[in-house]
Amino acid sequence: MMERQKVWVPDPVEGFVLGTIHDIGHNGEATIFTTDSKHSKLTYNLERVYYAEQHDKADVEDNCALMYLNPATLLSNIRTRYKKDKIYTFVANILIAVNPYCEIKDLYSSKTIKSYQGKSLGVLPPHVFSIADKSFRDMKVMKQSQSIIVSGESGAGKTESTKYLLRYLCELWGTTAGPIEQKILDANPVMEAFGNAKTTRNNNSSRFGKFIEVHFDSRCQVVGGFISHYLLEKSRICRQSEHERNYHVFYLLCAGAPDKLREQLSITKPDDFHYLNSGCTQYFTTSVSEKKLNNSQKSQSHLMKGGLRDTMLDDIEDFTNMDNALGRLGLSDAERLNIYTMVASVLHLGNVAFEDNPEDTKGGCQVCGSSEKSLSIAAKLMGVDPGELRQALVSRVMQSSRGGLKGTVIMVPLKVYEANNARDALAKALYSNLFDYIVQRINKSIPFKASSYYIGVLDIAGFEYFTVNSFEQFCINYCNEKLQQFFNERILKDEQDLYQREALQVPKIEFRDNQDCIDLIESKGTGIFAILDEESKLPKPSAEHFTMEVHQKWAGHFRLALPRTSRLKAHRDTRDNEGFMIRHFAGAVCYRTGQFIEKNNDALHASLEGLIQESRNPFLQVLFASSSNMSQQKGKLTFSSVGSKFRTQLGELMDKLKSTGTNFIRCIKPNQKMVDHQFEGGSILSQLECSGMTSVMELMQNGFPSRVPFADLYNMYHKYLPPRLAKLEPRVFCKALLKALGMTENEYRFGVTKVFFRPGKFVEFDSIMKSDPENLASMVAKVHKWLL
Ligand code: AD9
Ligand code: MG
Repeated sequence: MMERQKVWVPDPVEGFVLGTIHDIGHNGEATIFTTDSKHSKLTYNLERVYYAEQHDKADVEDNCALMYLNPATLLSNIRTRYKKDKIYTFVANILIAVNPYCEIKDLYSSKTIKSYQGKSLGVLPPHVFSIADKSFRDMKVMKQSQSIIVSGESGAGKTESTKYLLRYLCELWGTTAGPIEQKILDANPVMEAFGNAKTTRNNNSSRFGKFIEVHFDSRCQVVGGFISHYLLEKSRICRQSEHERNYHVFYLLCAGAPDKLREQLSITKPDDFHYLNSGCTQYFTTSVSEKKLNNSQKSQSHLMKGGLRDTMLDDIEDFTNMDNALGRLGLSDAERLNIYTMVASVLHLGNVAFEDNPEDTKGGCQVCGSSEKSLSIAAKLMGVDPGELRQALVSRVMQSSRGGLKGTVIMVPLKVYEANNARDALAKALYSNLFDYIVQRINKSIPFKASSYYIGVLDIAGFEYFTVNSFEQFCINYCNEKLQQFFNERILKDEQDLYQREALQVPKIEFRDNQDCIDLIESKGTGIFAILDEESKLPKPSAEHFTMEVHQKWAGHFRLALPRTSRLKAHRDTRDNEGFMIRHFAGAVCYRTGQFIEKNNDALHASLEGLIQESRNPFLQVLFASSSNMSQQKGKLTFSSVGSKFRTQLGELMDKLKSTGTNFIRCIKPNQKMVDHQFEGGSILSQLECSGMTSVMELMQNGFPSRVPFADLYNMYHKYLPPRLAKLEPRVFCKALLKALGMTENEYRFGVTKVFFRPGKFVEFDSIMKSDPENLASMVAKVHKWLL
């Protein structure tokens, strides 16, 4: 680097700020003056600063067109574009999408959908539609299923992007969706009602992952769909953090259900329900829906006071949307009533409280007098006898093996906290089985008999790192390790393989393989999941023992360490402060293991299982029949834990992804306030790092990111040259052209089928070609003579 050179220097808030090098010491320390209004004087080692583009105000649609490919120019290009409401940017075939948090005119109109039809990447500005269309064309041409992996942190816009992708695929060429397509689109409002919730990071946060397949026949017409779902967050059903809500459907029922249905299910307002009043009890309303309220609704002051505003969410209207979507999916009135009855059962069950039973000398408990009514409503809705429900909640059935009386059933009274846990376990099982059922039911309504290929869209939470991390974060970060490995394989390895195939001599890029981290988590017998399952089988499983086993089995492993105790101390509670730290590809995360065992098990105790079997509600029977925790293995019933189920599901997903052509969309959350037109550079840079985009930049900078097949180059430019020259064979034509332009071997390389350009060189070449074709023609003629 030289003095006066424009460079980007690291900045904790902006990510990078521009500066010019004033002087360079012999140890590589440079004095830099920033070019912002502050003109700060900074000292940085040259290794930590990056070259800046000459014209830093200009933006490019494909980042690879820049002269300098590094994290700073990537961030700067995205920032410049975002300020002009251009939220999409390509990095070669990868699409970066920044959440605008506002409506951008015509960005997703039917006219726009139509305009992207059949256009190669790069012909029109970057868009989710470019990726949808590329997948569709690749499927058609290569006769291979495709997948689109949408990733990013909470609130980055994954679900919205997924919806636009599906709309594109289902409304191909901007036509209205046909009946099957409509069903695929209708799955969304239903899944969001049951699986999304307001969190502090996103008012409409998906609390589960999904892979939606749109199936096509051999003529590439939509013939069906299939949805797989992953890891619904169960803890939310019983408890929410401050300012967060439970799943939307509960509020939709309270605010939007017709009076008759609310009466039938004894549904009142969120404040009345224990499972809804630990976090935020407010509704989402818009002024439009408020106007539609009738007087009786208006008189319920909770509907009007301080409602939450979000232009896309409205609990009153969303009930109707969800209910209509269920209807279009083919669910009868009776089926829908069954579903709402289960949702209401969860709420009433949550209101059953327990107190010490003074008559029980062994510390047993009883249902509080004030919650008798809730108990009887819950029992009625679930089709069980109130006395049996009470019994199943306050005691546990055990088989005695004492005195040779094996098989004798005894009832063990539960303490208050144990009964609370039993009630919560039942509510969670009810709700999560209901969620499974709904997804199955949707799948049943969009079968795909004649499928030849599919395009699958994956919308799953990105890498998570909170102040306190538990089993949920452990599972999601494990999933992201697998997806990151897949990304590395596809992007980085494919790139190197291409150079090799084309016989280009390019230095090998080292990327940190994360197989060791995946092994730590999933290895058979010794991985953390396996150790956890083993712990559950012990007579007295304990978090301490489990944690100790992990540290012992993997002592000295680079990826594992003891947690940073200072971090844990700040959040110490009385029950646990133990855990481990894992060095993930995206950073180190400390996990608290206190609840790993119970979250991994989530089995109902026997008396509750028995209660459900006795139920007179056939729908409840169906819910529990199809989703048992027990699985048949070699004729033996074995318990299958949450972790092992997820591992299997993820394995299947990875197999699918590996067998398809893949496209990646990296969603970016521009700011933590969830507002439009605010670009927080520092946090965006760290999102780009976590998604592997900065490694891609390194790969591209050291390689030849623009590549054009000889034939394409010939087709693009032969019209600028005299017919005599246009007759040349494409490869010779390209050679003559580049020689004529005086481009050197450092700027481009010839492969077997393509010309490869160094960063920025193709754009330069293209502009010379188009600006001075006449002069060029004579030069090419000369070079051609010389070539002969
Ligand atoms: V989470 O991991 O499920 O918590 P997502 O799915 O990444 O998260 P989501 O798609 O739900 O985020 O987007 C969050 C909010 O940003 C939406 O509710 C919209 O209000 C806003 N958003 C996202 N994408 C767009 C867009 N393309 N145009 C306008 C958008 N608004
Ligand atoms: Mg989402």
